[in-house]
Amino acid sequence: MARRFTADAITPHAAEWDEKHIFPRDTIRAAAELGFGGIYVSEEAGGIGLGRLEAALIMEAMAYGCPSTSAFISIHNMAAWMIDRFGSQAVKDKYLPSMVPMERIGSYCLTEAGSGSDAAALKTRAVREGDHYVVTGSKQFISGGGENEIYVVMVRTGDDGPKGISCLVIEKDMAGVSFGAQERKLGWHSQPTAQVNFDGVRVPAENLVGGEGEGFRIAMMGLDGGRLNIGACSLGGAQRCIDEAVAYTKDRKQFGQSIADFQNTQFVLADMETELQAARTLLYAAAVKVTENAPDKTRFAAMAKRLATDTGSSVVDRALQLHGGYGYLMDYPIERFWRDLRVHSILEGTNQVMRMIIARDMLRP
Ligand code: FAD
Ligand code: 2MC
Repeated sequence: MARRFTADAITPHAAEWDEKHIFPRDTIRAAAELGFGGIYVSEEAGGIGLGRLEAALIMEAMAYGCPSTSAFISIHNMAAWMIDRFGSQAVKDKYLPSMVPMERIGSYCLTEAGSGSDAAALKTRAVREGDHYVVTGSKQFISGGGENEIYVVMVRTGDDGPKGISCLVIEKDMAGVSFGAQERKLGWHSQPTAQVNFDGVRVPAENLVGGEGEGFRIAMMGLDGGRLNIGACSLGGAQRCIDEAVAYTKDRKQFGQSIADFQNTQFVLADMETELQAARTLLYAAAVKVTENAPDKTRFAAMAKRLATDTGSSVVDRALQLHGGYGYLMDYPIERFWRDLRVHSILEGTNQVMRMIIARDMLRP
């Protein structure tokens, strides 16, 4: 179903969304009609209650048309899942009925200007005043920033470090919420990215997700799934570029023969296929571990994200090379995938941070 939806509603438009920086809200809503706004949100809360492997398959399928749009939907799913998994009944009832159909879209707000990789150093502060929290601070690089209606925000309610962090749902229209200018990016043009500012925003205390001090753990558990999905977006994008490269090299002639007949071309294609399948296999295995809440799920999610995103970019780069000069032109889709996939090695935890997570777990006493 996801593949059919992609072929009909995403692939034909993705180049235009990229070129004109169009945020395809209607297409995103149409994806939600298929259940993709709450893929691993429980059925009781209106989601479709699938596992992480199924989520990865859906993200991979949609990324075949547009990695940027697929990743955007993934981030919304991560935010919705955090509310469903850790929120009180009141907060779930307040937000999920409109989030699952993506009438209101969710952003995930962890990063700040001074705390990217070192996420637990965040400074946005929430001070309890009666039955409200008063929130002041600023979040950087927020996907959906300025467009989305719901912001799942990690804030400091206690001391320095991870244990002083809590998770609050903040609405776009609350007084004191404002946005920076849209960032001008190398890729991910079909979705907005902006700074989100909070200036004394009064947030009802019932909007707390989980208990005070639990926000960092909740944020990291959200990312276990988010990282799988970002990896899956790289797999889907890279698969598209392999398919494009196979078709192009069969068609393009030089020295009186198809360039696919050169052994170099064949060996490059063979390596692209082998490496992508290896990354895919690890990612699917990691997804099953996250679904099953296996003790080594975080390490596997980190390994899968690292491998799928680096391999995806390397595959797309080789597909571009096989297209020669035409690969560099916007007339062919490869350069868009090259740009879109590049950021997957940076966001949702850089691939250096992924290595930190993996090695820490390996070396744990
Ligand atoms: P830094 O942390 O400053 O890192 C700079 C370099 O130093 C990197 O290469 C990094 O790997 C390396 N480095 C840092 N620490 C170490 C270490 N201990 N060991 C080795 N190397 C290290 N964030 C959100 O919260 N929500 C979003 O929706 C969101 N969307 C984004 C969308 C886009 C398009 C982009 C570009 C970013 C987005 N981010 C979002 C932020 C993203 O998660 C961060 O950019 C990322 O985590 C890295 O943080 P940083 O940019 O501050 O880099
Ligand atoms: N699941 C559950 N708990 C976790 C966890 C996970 N995946 N990861 C960490 N924790 C717990 C951990 O167990 C610890 O609790 P306790 O002391 O009770 O054991 C607590 O959280 C603190 O963890 P650490 O001691 O590992 O914290 P530290 O500050 O050393 O490092 C690090 C954490 C580097 C892994 C984290 O800061 C990180 O992932 N940084 C990258 C930031 C990032 O991924 N940003 C993405 C933003 S979103 C985005 O880009 C989008 C596009 C949406």
